[in-house]
Amino acid sequence: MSHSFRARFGRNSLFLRHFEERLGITVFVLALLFVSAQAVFAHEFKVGDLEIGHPWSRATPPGAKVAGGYFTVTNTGSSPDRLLSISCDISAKAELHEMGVSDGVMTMRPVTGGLEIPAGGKVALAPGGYHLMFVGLKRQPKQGEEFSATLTFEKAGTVTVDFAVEGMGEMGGMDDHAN
Ligand SMILES: [Cu+2]
Repeated sequence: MSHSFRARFGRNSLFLRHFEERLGITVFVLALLFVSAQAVFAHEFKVGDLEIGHPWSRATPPGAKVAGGYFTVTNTGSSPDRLLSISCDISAKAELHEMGVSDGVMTMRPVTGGLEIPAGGKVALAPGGYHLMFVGLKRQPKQGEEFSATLTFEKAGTVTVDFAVEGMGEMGGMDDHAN
């Protein structure tokens, strides 16, 4: 009686030990993933007095013709600059758009004359506001990959940045590119 009990108990504690080891490895792997995700997504590019922070895009459903592009621009200089144009390989063209509410309906329109980056200021391109729009996608951006695009500023010149592609639902439900 007591002999078989001990045997069973021994097996259980062995199982528990293995379970704990596996849990430890899982936590370690998750920590590594977290660190590498930070390294990939907290990326920054510099040109002249401008810092381009974390360019990112969203994965698109099959057949989608457009994708958004988002980042921040910080101007550390003492004179304003202006984002004039964008070029890329992933789509036929890239436009600068602005979202706004017109008669209670969310609309977006191309920004004409470029986007001013004030001296000492920071402008965010984000879902629901200013954004890039990659129009005429040649392929669907996939979550986890990066694609490059070149931004041209009036004073700072051109800089090629990498857009990190995040999940389709990133930044919550504001689907500004459904058309
Ligand atoms: Cu748009």
